[in-house]
Amino acid sequence: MLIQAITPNTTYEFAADVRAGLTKPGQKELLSKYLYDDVGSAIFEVISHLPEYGLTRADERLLRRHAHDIVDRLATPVSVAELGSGSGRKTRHILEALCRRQRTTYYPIEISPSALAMCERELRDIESISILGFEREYLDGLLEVAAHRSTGQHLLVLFLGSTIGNFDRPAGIKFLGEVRRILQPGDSLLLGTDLEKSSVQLLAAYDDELGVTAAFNLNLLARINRELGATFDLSQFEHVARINHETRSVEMHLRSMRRQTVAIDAAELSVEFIEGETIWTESSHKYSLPEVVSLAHTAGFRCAAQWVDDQWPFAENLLIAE
Ligand code: AVJ
Repeated sequence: MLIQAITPNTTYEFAADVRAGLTKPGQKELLSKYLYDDVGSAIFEVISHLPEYGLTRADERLLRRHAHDIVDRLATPVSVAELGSGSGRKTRHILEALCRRQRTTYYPIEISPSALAMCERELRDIESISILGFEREYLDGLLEVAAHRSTGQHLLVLFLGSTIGNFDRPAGIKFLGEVRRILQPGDSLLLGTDLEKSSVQLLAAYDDELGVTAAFNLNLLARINRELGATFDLSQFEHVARINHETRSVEMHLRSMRRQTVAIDAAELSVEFIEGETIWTESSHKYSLPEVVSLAHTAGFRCAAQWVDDQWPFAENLLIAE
């Protein structure tokens, strides 16, 4: 695979974001995108196999079962761009269905070079495929893909795994609107959304028995220690998952188990924590089917079809740019 690389996330940017998040008055926070370094991505891969966390398996099941139906609804010829390629495992179903009909170019867009490499290893054996990876932030990468397209060539954008859930609702709509502006009428967006479910099920999914999600969350502090020379003592923070009923999301936090001070060398920062204070690290918003239809509409898409898994409430939504 060809990879077009720039270095999108310098240590400097990471340090600036950490500084901004940990000096916020009130709730301290860290951006969830930083959970996914090589270690974090590997831990997330384990999460996706946990019995309590059905999201990724539901996503893959839907794509496997409905790939032909999905592909049948697309305007062709079509190229495929994926925002956050992950391992590429679930994308295979869509690409195989498409490649049976036409030669297909697949553009994974991903800030993690190791995830890009993994996805190309996973998918390069598909017949009639060309893979061109972009090591970029989502919208930057999509802009470049759109610039590469030839006239008459449509685009299918994949935004799977309910990554959209990491945005709050207004930011999610704004993001979809930005994707829409890069697309042309008739292009499509396949959007995976986790659906609302019971608090019991959600808390189990985000605070599993084995402690894998706790490790995933705590790795963010370990990463700040590694990359920014900080002094977080991981044994003095604990993983917390909470339901926010108002925003219909699950939040992950890291709670300081005592009063403590942490130095972060590269951010030229010393941060104080009181006992019980938390750092908010991620939100995972849950949706209803009609809500996705209206959200799509607000962003300039028509929702052409929705497929729902029969084991774990999760939907694949095919949105067509109007
Ligand atoms: C990869 C963003 C979909 O929100 O469920 C899993 C990340 N965090 N367990 C999600 C995650 C904790 C996941 N997404």
